Amino acid sequence: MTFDHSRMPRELAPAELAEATRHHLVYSIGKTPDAAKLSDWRLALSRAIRDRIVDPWVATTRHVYAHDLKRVYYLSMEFLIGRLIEDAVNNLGLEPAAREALASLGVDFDAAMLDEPDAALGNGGLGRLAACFLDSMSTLGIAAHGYGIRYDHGLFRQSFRDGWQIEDAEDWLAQSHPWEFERTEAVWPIGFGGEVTTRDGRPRWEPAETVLAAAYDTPIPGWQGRWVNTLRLWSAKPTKIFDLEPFNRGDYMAAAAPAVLAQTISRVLYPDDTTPQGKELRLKQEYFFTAASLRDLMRRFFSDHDDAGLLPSRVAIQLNDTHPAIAGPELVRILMDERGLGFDEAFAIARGTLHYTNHTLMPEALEKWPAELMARVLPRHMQIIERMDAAHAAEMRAAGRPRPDSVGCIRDGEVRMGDLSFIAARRVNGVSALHTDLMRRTVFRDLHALHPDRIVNQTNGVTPRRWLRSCNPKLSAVITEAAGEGWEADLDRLAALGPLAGDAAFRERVMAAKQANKRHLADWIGATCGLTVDPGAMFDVQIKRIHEYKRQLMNVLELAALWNEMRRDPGAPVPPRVRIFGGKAAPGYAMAKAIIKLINDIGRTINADPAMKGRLAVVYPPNYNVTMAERLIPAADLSEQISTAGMEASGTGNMKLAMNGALTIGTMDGANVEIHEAVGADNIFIFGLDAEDVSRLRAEGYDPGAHVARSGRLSEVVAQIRAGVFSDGDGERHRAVADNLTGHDWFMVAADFDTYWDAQRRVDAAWADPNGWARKAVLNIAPMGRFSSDRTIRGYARDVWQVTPQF
Ligand code: NBG
Repeated sequence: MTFDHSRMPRELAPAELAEATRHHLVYSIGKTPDAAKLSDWRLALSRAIRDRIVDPWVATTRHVYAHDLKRVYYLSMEFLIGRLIEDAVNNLGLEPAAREALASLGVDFDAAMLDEPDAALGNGGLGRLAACFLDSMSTLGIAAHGYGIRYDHGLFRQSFRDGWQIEDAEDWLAQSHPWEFERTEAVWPIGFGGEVTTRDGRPRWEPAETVLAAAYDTPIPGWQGRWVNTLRLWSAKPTKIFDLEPFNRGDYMAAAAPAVLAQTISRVLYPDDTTPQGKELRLKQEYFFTAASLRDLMRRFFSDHDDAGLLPSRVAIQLNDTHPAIAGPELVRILMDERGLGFDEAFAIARGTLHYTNHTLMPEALEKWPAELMARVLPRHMQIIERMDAAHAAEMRAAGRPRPDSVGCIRDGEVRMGDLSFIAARRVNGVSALHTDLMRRTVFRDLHALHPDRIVNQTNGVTPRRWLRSCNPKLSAVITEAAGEGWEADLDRLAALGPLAGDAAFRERVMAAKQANKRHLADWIGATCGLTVDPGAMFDVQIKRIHEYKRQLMNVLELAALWNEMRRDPGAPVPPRVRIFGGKAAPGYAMAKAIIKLINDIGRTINADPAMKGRLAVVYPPNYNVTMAERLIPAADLSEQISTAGMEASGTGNMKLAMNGALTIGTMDGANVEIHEAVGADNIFIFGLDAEDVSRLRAEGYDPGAHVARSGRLSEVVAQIRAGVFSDGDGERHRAVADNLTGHDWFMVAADFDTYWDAQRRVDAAWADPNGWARKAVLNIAPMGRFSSDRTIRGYARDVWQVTPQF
């Protein structure tokens, strides 16, 4: 199938782009050049660039309709897109022109890029994966829409006060968002509550409350702008802006009530990726965006098909975690109650169309809703869930494989969204080989036995456009020399670097890029954290959400133990290190917040020790987000991926860091296992219990106190924490952390501590040989083609969605 390339963005001369920018400054932003601020110029440039995306966007849409391509709909509560200006500039190859254009207008290009607010419409890996997938689906030419929520406020802004995390509302929409198009015509009423009646023999849901879902479209251009998909985000609006009657009475609060209620739904991103709380609002958010998306895609489907039975061959819907799991019952409801199909047929169509990705095995993260809540908020859906579940049970009985009691969408008064997603999906996928294997053996063991073909693996990936090309231009230039132009869309070409690992001149160029990135980061650390760090030191980073299973605690305990050792033996040949942390804790997660405070306390103590000057420094810049990741990753030497084995479904930061030439210290967990396989045992520092050890130890009865007692180094640090060495003599401050470690330690920090310490010393020894280290760095980059999200999306296209990429 050929694609009409005549609509591709043309080469753009800097003067032309400057003129277009000046034009938008005046006519879209309403400012004159002499009065324009940086943000005005940035908005004007964004408009000028957006103009270049519209033609290929229209061409893509026409092509998809003309060829009736099967469409993919990626439903996700989170899209952690960060700054879009960068994707646009890079994917369209406009950087040189934009740089020159802005310079001619007297505007600093780099400052303009950084001026765009970081759109934090997600918590972490799950949301960022969705953003990388959008980029890859456009790059490969897959007809796709992302569907999500246009939160007024993304993930909270983090700051530290006395080392404690403070949360403030984030405000990415304070300025206009230049990439989106408001679609006033695409508005759907979404109901909640009420009751189910029967009319003409058909059940009819009469909701008590209705809000409107209003669409905002952001075009997503792929590499070189050849193909442009759409991210459609829904904003909740009242069906009635305000009540005139109370207004006229002078009761202005009552008049505004309908608006306030409705808008609450898309007000904030729920800041947690592991525990469902804030129950009713969260359930409403989930139904709100899922229902709006389904209505929208069904309208598109029925605009040129009459037969609902064709849906599975024309449409693939991907549920990103269980958050949109209500899509199953909603689709059945639409087909039955609105299209008049029988239940069996409707259920079969849903099961041919829906697919579900699981992102965590932690039992508390598999969503469950009180049946009472579900029945109250979505009464018709509750009936359908019961029916789907009964149908599944009957089907299994008939097939001679009756369901065990551990399976069922409604158990113990709760609706289980994991089971519901599983029984409603054609394919269910894990996000790394290990995670998929554990899914089969643990959370979904019984469902897997009933449906042995349903679970498939699709190991995560990251887009090399954003995570290499655009965040690390220096290394990218070196790669282009070795692998030729175009590797950004064909990352397997990095393999060309492998043989060059033995070439001293090449290694030097790779390390010179790293060094330049480190200098740049050191300047930024100086400016933002007021700390002077030596760019010659090893930059050792752990950047991810703060969670006990990710074990930032183990990292900081090892750091304290290292400090003890260095004070005891000032002459020991310990290479200088800068240990960098980045990450937010969910506001309600007390232990994670206590760990943040401990990191800051230990860091402050070490940084204040004059004997550590130039040898050991601790940096924890607040408000880790996509933009900060883009700064830290290119400058990292060591990547900390130290989760308790069996807990990190995949990890994607591990891939970004390795792709940028950092070496991994990590456990055999998630995608670390595949990174280990790809880079080879000599080029990664693996330590600790594996997933089987962890479950065996737990089954045997794990005694953390005994492990602490056995480790002299760990005991010393725990005693120091209890004595208040890091907390101005206040032994109480970190008691909860210390007690948990010695008494409970579910995530087995104590069990892995000593092997982690040893692995860190292996890191020290490797660092002492700069040539060897550089070789390892090159051998980390070379096999990273496997971790491009293009590879992942090709896998989904083939094994899950059954669509053919156009490129
Ligand atoms: C996260 C996992 C990560 C994984 C990402 C993307 C959730 C619920 N899960 O290991 O913790 O890389 O999903 O799959 O955010």
